Amino acid sequence: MAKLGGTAEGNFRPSKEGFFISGGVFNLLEKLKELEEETRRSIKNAKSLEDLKEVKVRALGKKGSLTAFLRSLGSVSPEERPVIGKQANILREELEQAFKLREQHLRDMQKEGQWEKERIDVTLPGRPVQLGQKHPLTMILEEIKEIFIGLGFQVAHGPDIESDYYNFEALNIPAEHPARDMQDSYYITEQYLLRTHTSPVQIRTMEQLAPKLPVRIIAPGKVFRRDDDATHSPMFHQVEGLAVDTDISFSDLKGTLLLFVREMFGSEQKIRLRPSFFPFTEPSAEVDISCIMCDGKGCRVCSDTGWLEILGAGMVHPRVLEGSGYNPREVTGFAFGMGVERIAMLKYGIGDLRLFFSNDLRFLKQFG
Ligand code: 2NM
Repeated sequence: MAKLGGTAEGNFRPSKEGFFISGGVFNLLEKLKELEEETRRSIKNAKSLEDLKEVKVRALGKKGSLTAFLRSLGSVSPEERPVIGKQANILREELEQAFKLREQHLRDMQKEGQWEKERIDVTLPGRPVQLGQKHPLTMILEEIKEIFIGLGFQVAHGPDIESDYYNFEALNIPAEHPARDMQDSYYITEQYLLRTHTSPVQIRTMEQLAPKLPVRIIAPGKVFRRDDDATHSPMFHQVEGLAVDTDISFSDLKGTLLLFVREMFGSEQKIRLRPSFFPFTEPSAEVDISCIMCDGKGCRVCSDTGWLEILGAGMVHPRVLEGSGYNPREVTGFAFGMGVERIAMLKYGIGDLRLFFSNDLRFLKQFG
């Protein structure tokens, strides 16, 4: 049987003359078979969804080869037309199915390729994580807290913004006292300021607890003063302590502080109390420790005195007790206050307190 040669599409492209001037049914079925084989081959060879779409348009599209074939049936004899037409329509459905299958296959492949591309090699070594560490001030503060918790103190907190009543008045610091000076403090309004010490926390705690006894608290936290040099920062940290009971004595204070100093700086430490003045304690004392650099022999750090000042302390002033709800004829109390930065500077031998707040990792990493 003679073949028309050329591609399937070529063969069935409609022309004025028509496809099938001669040949009859057998020839037409032959052409259909060729068209099928050619299309199936192209479907199989399509390597992408885009390729496949092109093949589909070429076969089943408006100007596609099978569409053209069906159209050309108009010029086929009425006896032959239903036979060929039926075969052509069956082929159309079969090809559509074949396209669908290939399309699904290509989609699956595409997905698989994507998975391959996105594959994670779980055996690769991880990137090293930069481990952080506690800030030296945090470490010192935690040490201080642990020591006093071990002595039966509880940790109390209060607001950074205080009223002048809690920051000054309740602490027996009268209106004209130099500590109230606008130049020394950060006022927010006439009445409110950033607390200059954590003593207001002690007052608030006593107010809440009174007349219950005993009171044994420490108050750690930020405090604010208008000061800025190598040993003073406008914000620094304090820990203040307070013990109130029916028979608290000055020797309780001294024993407590000696114990603290020995846990903090070493069991051989000595302390020395010098008379001093605070409006909220009477009597008051400055507390020194034997110089941790020279062991009390005298050096540059202790200005050849053999002693380093580390805290202030005293017996709570009767007016402070009374104002906070305790009867000063029935109870007594001791209180003390220390700067966390100062303790850290002494313990670690740091000359400039601003290092604590500069976020310089070269400095901070030394405490890891
Ligand atoms: C210090 C020194 C001496 C102190 C007093 C009080 C309170 F609230 F009970 F009166 N709290 N802290 C105190 C006493 C603080 O710091 C250098």
